[in-house]
Amino acid sequence: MILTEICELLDIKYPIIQGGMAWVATAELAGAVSNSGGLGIIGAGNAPVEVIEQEIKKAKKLTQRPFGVNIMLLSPYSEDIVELVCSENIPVVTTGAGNPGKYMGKLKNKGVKVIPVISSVALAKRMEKQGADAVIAEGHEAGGHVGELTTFTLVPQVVDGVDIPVIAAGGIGDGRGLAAALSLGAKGIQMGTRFICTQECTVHINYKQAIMKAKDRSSTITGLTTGHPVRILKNKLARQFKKFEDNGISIEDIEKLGAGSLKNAVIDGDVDFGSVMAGQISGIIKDISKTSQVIEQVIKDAENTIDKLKRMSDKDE
Ligand code: TUI
Repeated sequence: MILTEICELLDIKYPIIQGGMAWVATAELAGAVSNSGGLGIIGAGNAPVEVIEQEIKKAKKLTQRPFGVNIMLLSPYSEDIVELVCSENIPVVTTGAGNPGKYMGKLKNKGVKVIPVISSVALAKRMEKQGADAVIAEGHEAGGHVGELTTFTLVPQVVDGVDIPVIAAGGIGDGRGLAAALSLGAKGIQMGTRFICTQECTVHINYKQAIMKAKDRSSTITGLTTGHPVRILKNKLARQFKKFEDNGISIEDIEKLGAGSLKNAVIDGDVDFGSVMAGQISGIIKDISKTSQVIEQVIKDAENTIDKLKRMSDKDE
């Protein structure tokens, strides 16, 4: 049994949160994760408020369990999404790609639990001061928009730097990852890439297959020169990005290349010229399982790993 204060805070059975991936984290996936004992999250991404309102309504039909919404702070609609989650009585919000400070007061006043994704100790401390209920410390291994530090170095430093619970993210795809995260002092994990390869995830089959084909070195970072570093699987688009960046093409033109490319991959299945955002853990993902099986397996394997470690240290006595 792996029970932590995150389970109590979020009213969930297992300390597993699903990443709020733009275009990918729909009501279907969020509902399946919440029904399986984790916390499902609808990823608002750059979508307008009407689209997310529909997703929330759909998720409310799919599950009686709590689920959250991820607010991607580079979106022009983030303020509208904040209003929406307040009026829909969403219990938890995660945020990404920025500092949610200006929305914290409003969300907290409405009783919404706020869990920002952070990639540095300084931002974690600032978030704690502003009233965050927990933080998700996401390392460089993650898919999509990434920070500099690896999960292995970021998590223990954030754990030492704040008193609120820390959830580890980036590079976690199985029970060994959960056990490792708990060893580093985290109280739970967030997984994104692993949940893409589930039956309930609605992304195009080509996207799931690209992840299943990926090996340890199949991803790369684009956008290092634009200030928005994003991890995607290597493909023709990634090569084009690199060419542009190596040749000093303007930031506007590089960003134009990225515009709409995530949707092209997720919805149309264009895995050559689309952005296939996925983490470095893709190499261990070899099947498309039911979401409930993924979660049960992660918990079982984490428990076995912890038992094995216990036996290892007992021998020394
Ligand atoms: O947000 C993510 N991952 C994402 S967002 C996204 S949508 C997008 N598409 C194209 C270009 C850019 C974004 C795809 N993947 N993960 C959570 C995360 N947040 N990782 C790092 C951060 C972060 C970065 C800077 C959080 C806060 C932050 O603050 C800067 C500041 O203002 O202090």
